[in-house]
Amino acid sequence: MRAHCDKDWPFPKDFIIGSASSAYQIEGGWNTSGKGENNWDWYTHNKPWLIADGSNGDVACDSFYKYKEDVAILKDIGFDFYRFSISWSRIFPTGFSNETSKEGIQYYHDLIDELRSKGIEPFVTIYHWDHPQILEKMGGWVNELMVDFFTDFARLVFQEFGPKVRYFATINEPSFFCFGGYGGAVTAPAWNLTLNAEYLCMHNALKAHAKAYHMYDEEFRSTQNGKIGIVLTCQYFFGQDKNDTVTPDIAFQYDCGWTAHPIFSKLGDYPKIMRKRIDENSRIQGWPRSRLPTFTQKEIEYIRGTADYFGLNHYTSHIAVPVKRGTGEVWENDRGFHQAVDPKWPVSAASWLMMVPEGFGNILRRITKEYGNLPIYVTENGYADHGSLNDHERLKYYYAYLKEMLVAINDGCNVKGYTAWSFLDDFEWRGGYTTLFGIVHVDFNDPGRKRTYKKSAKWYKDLLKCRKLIPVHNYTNNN
Ligand code: GBH
Repeated sequence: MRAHCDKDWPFPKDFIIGSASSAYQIEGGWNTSGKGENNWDWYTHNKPWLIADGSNGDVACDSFYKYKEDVAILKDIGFDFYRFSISWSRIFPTGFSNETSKEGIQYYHDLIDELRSKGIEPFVTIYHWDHPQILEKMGGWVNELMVDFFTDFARLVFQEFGPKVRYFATINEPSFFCFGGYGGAVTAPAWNLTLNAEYLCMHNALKAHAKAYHMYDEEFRSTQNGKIGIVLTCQYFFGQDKNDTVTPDIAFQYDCGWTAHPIFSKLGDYPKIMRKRIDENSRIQGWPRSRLPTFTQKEIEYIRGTADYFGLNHYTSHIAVPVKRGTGEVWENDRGFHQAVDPKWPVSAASWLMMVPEGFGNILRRITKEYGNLPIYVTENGYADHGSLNDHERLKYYYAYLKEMLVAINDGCNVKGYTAWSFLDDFEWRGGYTTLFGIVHVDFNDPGRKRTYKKSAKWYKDLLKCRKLIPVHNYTNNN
């Protein structure tokens, strides 16, 4: 089959394209080579009913043992970089920095060396949701000491791997694990302390991020010369009524601004609308102080500007519907809106993920308008199905989303790189192995975890040769 590169849709010069994974989702080897127990080991082993198929990441894709094969596939497809994360408890088995695992550290050296020997740039996420279980027992991200624990971990990562790594991300999507794990119960640790714990979690995650950034800046940047940022998840919100720009705006601030405003805005600190509504709700509910914690002016300055780029995970869009309230009543869920969907949007195998390509262009333009021209790296984007090799829907999604991104770049958005999530079918958190994002299929019934290219992997291989979009119809026939 010959590739039909679309000359109208080239990627910019120097634009980099990669694929991604995270440690707990692919590595397996959960109790080998000195690795300690982490929050996800504990959660899946003790609360399997919270995972769609009762499964876990004990073996997952077995990438702890099969990393060479993984890198060979990445190379064959032709990706410029590979985004992966470091398992904290593989490095600090007891949870603390006074004991390190040589074997754990060696694994990441081997992976990074293998990537570099094949000309693939490592893009390292320091923390993608798995931390030593002992730290969780001590309160996890609600404990302010997590800021120091995380900094200790980040320091080791910079010391060991920094000389070989040009791209670092500190934390993956704090808004999701804070909101869904501490405030809610859709991800570990499922505390469900809604409208309290998520705000405390984010407060600490922002401080931890900033501290790691400053440490890199002061101690490592001059010799290592990398870029360091953070990865946020931002949806796009449409108004229910075309003339309603206010509600989508508020939704943007809660969803994206909660993390982004303190780091990327000119003034720093939480978005004004959050401050106002949560303060007001707290007052009406009789709290002695706001449930949204306050940064000192010094902390605001310390956190503001702590990123060399904006790492964006974007999958889907929603409609923001305002919820009315009477005088003296609280804003519903502090937010005062709820999320709806347009029934015309195709839904993926993951019920939260609808195919809404125009939302991708819109969020890129929105982020640019709000936070200026800092480089944006799209650190995740992708589609879920049930694992078919003929992944037509995924191909349609990638084509349409990438086209919207190229339009946004033409509109002046400073997007420098794009990452397809995910490289392999993997352990999809609470979805277990029921919803799959891979461009490469993994046979989870095979002890050898055989990897097979899906149509989308073949498409990416051709696309990376052309450096242009390729219409997908040739790939969606049954050949
Ligand atoms: C990414 O988050 C993660 O970084 C990645 O590890 C994961 O594999 C990928 O998503 C695909 O899921 O549980 O119904 O409440 C993307 C943002 C936000 C998507 C929360 C899932 C949860 C919906 N995520 N959302 S639900």
